[in-house]
Amino acid sequence: MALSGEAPTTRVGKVLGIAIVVSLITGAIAGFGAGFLARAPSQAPAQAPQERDFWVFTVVLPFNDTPATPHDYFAPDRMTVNQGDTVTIHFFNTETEPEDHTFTMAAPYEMNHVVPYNSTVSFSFTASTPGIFAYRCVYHQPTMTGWLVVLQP
Ligand SMILES: [Cu+2]
Repeated sequence: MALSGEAPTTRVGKVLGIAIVVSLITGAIAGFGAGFLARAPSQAPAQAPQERDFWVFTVVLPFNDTPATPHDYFAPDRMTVNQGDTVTIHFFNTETEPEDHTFTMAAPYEMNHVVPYNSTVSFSFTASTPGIFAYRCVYHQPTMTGWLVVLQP
């Protein structure tokens, strides 16, 4: 009493074949979805190293610093880069009277650039070590301090 005249075993074979195909497609979709969900939040593409330029200025607050309290600071006093970036800093001493400032960092970014008044010094380095590092003017502590933030990719 087959409906289409086929033998019952042929129909069972067709149903089984369709079930296998459907389960393969369902499994593939589920696997793709699981892979997408597993990778989406955590694997942002790594940032390629960039060239970064910063213009840093000396700023004088409007009060007299004699005898004890310095009135100078860096603008900006925070620079954020990615590990591996090449950082170029153009440091302007904006003083109009003879007063030196320095751009000084301890290890691992060891440097000490002394900049006379009314002049500019440019220098570059590779941000190879991640972390937060102070840059200071050795003459005007504690006010003249800034922070280099090197982010890990
Ligand atoms: Cu200074």
